[in-house]
Amino acid sequence: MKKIIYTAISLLLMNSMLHAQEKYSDTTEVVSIKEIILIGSHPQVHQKEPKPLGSIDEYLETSAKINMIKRGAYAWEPMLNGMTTERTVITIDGMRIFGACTDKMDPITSYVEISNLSEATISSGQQGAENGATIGGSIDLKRRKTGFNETGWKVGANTGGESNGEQKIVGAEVQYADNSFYFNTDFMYRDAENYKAGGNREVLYSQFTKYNFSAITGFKLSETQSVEGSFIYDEANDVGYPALPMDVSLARAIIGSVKYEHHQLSETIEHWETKLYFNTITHQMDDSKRPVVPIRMDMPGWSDTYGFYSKVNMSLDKHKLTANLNSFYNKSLAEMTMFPNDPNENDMFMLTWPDVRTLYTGLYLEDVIALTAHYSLQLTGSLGRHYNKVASTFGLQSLQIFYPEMTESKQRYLKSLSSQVLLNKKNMEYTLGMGYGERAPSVSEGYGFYLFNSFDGFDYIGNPNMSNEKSVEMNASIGFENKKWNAKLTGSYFHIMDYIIGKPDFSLSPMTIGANGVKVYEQLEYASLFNSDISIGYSLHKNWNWNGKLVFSYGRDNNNINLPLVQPLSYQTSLQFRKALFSIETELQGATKQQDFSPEFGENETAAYAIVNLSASQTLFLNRQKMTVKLGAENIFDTYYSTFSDWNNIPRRGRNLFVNLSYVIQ
Ligand SMILES: [Cu+2]
Repeated sequence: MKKIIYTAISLLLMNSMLHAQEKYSDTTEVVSIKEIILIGSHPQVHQKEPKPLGSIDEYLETSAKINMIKRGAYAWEPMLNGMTTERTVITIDGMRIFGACTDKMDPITSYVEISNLSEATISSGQQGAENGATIGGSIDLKRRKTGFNETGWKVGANTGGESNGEQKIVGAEVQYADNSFYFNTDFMYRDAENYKAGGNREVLYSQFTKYNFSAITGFKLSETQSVEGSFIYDEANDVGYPALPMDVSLARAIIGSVKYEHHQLSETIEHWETKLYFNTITHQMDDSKRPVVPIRMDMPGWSDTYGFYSKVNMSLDKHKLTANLNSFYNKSLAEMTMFPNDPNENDMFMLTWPDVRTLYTGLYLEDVIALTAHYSLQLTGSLGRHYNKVASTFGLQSLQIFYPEMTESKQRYLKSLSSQVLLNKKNMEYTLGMGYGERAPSVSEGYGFYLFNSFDGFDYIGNPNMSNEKSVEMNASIGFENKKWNAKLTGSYFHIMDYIIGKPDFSLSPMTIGANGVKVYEQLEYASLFNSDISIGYSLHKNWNWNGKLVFSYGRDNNNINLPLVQPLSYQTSLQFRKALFSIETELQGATKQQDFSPEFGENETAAYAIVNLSASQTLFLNRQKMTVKLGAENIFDTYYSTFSDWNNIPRRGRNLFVNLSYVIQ
């Protein structure tokens, strides 16, 4: 176990079932199949976490359902159930945010820090449809905050260093809380040089620098009403992407929100909250640091989003009801300017995202019914209106070269339905679910204009005429837990109709010099994805714990051809010793050879690998001061390897020694 995963599913489930039996109307917890990963400064993390100051990406990667596509050392792209960010919804406390990079250099997760967050909630498939239309599921990152309690002042500092890549980490936090007011603020800085793959091979252009500042404050209006304001400023500079031909000089996000909450409106209405939010993202991508390029390019991008949601939780006899009305308006614009080496030639200018406006409004309904003490049923449904408009006339005219009949706007309706049965008896819990969901094409898929993909070497052109992608899913799980053992087996199957993928069109010529050709987005009749994982934990002794995890995935299209980025059989096992305030842990993780790859996407066979990690920690208390020291070594044997999700097979980090220090005074 590299990081602590709360496989909360069984615990949460049992807990809420117990609650349900005891005092059903008092509990606000909703029974659901969600996985929760504790992050960063969560009080339980520093004790157990092998690398508390690891990036948010490293935390998320510990989930069996998440893989990270790596284009460098920074801003990995999360894949959920084997699906990339077009097919999933990633939110921060329910807020929709969209990256501003046409090359996916800036997933939402790159604009937050572990100091901002307390946990990530991972919902698979249609279980994750609350915050927007999805196929693969959702990841909601929860902001860290003290809440209303009498903890008073607390000041903390974090610092860390890593030998490989010379990463330096400095962070600080100040918080105050009483019964009617709280205020949390934190700052984090990371700076890293190029890292080295196994065998001391330097990976050029893998450096980065990141600053993050956040503040969150809340005050009570009355015993049952409160207001909260939240703000995040994140800036990364000089970020290298060794797997891509371009780097980033600036990636900046400003994220703000105001929330109003009302508890216990009546006997049945337990909670109502409404949030207004905005965020603005600036992305400056260029190749000025690369010594040899066929043509100089500058590709900035911008994404602004304004949105709100209003959510109510009700309890009525055996029903726990949730309704969420949410809406966002996004503006995505990206440009490309090419500067020919010959000064007599004109610069070439294109809109790669032609100022696409998206307005989405959706209503989500959920009912959790406690049928008996052991059985419960969850039903969800949602309906959304999705509207796209190309606001730039120049951008529209450019796309009309390929689609002469294309109009500036398009409207579609997105529907979702799901049901899940949960059975909980003695030490066992079972779930069985089905779902149907739809999604709209992303901005790149619908309106992208000559977006170069360095993996397959094709320029991609969007297709505004595509219909909704639709998915029918089935999922099941069996869990077992007693004093010594816990085990869980989960599986999910997605049958995705009108599956969106780029296919070569050899009648078109590429814009990028040296490209293999042009691909245009189109829709396959269907594609199938299957994911399963098994995890086992065993307490050998009161101080010793063993964990193991095995993940298997499968993905094929309607002609039985491999889909890209499908994980080979992967495993992870760890042994942990903990006594009082000391802990030590060793971990083995690896994967078998990736045989089922997609040559059409530029993939080749990825070799099997295995790496070993080791970490130890000690916590010290002195009056009101607490200090945790964590030392560790990752990839101890300095193995040279890359995984199925490393873009263009860029190698991962070789041996890395790290130290993490955290100090808190309260
Ligand atoms: Cu970019």
